[in-house]
Amino acid sequence: MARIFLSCLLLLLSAAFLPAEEYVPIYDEKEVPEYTLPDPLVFENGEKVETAADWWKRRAELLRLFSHHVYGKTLQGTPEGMHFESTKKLDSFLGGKATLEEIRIHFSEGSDGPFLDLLLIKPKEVPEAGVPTFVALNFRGNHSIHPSPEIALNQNWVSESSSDRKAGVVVEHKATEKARGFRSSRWPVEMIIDSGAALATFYYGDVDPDFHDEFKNGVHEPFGVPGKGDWGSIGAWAWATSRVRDFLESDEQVDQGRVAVFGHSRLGKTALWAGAQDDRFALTISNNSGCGGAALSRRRFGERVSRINNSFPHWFCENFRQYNENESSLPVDQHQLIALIAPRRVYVASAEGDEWADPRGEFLSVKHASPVFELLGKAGIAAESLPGLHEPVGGEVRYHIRAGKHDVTDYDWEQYLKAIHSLP
Ligand code: GTR
Repeated sequence: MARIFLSCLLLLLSAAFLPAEEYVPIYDEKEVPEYTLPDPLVFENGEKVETAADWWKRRAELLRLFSHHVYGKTLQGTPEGMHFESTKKLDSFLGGKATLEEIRIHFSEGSDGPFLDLLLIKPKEVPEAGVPTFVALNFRGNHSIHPSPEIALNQNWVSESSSDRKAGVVVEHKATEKARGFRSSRWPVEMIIDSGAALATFYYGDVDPDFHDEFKNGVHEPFGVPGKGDWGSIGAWAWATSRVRDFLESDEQVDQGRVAVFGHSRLGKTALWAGAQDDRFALTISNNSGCGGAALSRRRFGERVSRINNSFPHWFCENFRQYNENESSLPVDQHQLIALIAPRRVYVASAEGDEWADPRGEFLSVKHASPVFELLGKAGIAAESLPGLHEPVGGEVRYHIRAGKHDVTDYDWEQYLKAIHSLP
């Protein structure tokens, strides 16, 4: 009797401590549900897009749909009073082959409002046309991309570690000297400079710290706390890349026709949304962006809409939550986000060991975006199935899958450098 009582008690206790709903990802192609993708070349009212002129109308419709259902409405344009403060200028960096500048972009008048700190590293030798430039969001502060003591330590909150982030713990942490160059493996600065390109990078947490606080910090409060259909954090981070683009417009050393936006993972989602909205980006690069980025939501492979909304309630707009375990009702899917960038160049990269981000779903997205590129006279993806490792495919919309895990590697950057340097 006592034994039965004890086992009942244990059962009850274990049930009490089990997470309410355990998330079970799909990692088997056989479990991927049948789905029909919304056609980028068919209007909501069923009419077909036949010409490039029709496409621009359809594009406006899709942009509205993504704003309303996925990322939220973005604050439009350059805010009043935005100004740039140069905080450092070095004529010689990387042994004399580069220059370094630090610029504080104040989003409003005065210096008490929100700002981001931009780190701009350019080759010393600049041709008349200027240099192609990557606008790149970083995860850990500008000081984390290279060990140089010349780079200012970020003074904003930096999350302690990814395990803290997973556990949802917010750690007040000021960057220390130890953090210099901590992420340099993902940032081959010399390789970028040696190729003749420039890097303009900023810490995404300057714009909106990456935790859910009902939008009390970052740019949301001063520019309007989100209501149901308004921008979440991805919307804010993407908006900030456009403010960096504003700054670059005044830099004569930048080749204005060859500016890219780059991001990895959640910042890859951000780069895609930025590239879709701002046509001053001639190239958009999504590195391992997965769910809510390049991967098709309807495949439900790896991370799904419900999981991302539950883990990161601040990333998307509130409307997106309606599609938790209900992806087939979404009026859009992510191939249409890529199509929004056409005819400008897009590069989507996956990693074999990054199943959570659904490499096949990322490939299918670029594949199904291709008809839009083709309508606009650009080459899409001809390959019918996922290419082999390290075999980039495509024309104006490109894709590769490499060996290894969720990360940014030199192999990835080699492809991005080819993509930026071959821009017309
Ligand atoms: C994961 C998240 C992914 C991806 C990644 C990252 O926890 O589930 O969607 O964005 O974080 O940004 O590193």
